[in-house]
Amino acid sequence: MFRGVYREAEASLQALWGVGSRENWAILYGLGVVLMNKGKNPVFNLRGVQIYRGFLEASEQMDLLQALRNIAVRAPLFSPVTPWGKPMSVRMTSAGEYGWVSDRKGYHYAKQHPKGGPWPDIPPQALNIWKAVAGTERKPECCLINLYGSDARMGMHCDRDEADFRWPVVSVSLGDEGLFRVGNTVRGGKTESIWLQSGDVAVLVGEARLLYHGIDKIRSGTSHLLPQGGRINVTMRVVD
Ligand code: MD6
Ligand code: FE
Repeated sequence: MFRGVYREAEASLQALWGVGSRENWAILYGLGVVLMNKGKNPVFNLRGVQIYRGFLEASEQMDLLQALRNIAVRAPLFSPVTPWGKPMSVRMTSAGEYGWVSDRKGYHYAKQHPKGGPWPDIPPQALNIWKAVAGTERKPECCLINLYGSDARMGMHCDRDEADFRWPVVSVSLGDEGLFRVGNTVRGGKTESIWLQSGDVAVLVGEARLLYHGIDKIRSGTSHLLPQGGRINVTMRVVD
């Protein structure tokens, strides 16, 4: 019975494509593999940094964006100044117990917005991403939101203001693509880059936790998520 069905399917495939039966079944198998993996995200590994391409689908990106807008209403974006008095090109704000601030005193975590008052809570849309990829029961204590205009960039740096480097830093990209460069545990040396797209999630953990990294440039017009264009990056961390 099955042999008959098999023969018939084989015969009709041969008639359809006029190629040998082995090739036909190989094509069908390949198609099956592609269909089964539909919706699963490829994971890139860039020097140990795990990058989940397209982790958030369009509706989830919009949902997270709305949550971030609500944060910015209560904790307005500000332009940080480096300890050397140079304004940074990104604008930022935070959610969570701690926010990350930079002023003439240096880079540090603070429980208050520069204008005063506590930071809003980290939204569930962000916490769910952390839960899915961080691999720990610990909850993030800081959700830093960086807004890049088309000319903004982020110099090479290493995130080490946190008390314990066993915990990961989880980053989410929204909006226009950003060229993410990853180097080494010390400044300089060879680097590798990848364009982070809207919905991508990157995790710095383990050996990669203290690698230098930065954003070289933004590719304008590569996403329609933000009406004004530009890019948002959200990073979640355990602080102490
Ligand atoms: C950015 N990202 O993507 C800058 N830091 O705009 C970061 O600085 C970063 O992507 C720690 C972990 C992941 C990151
Ligand atoms: Fe960073």
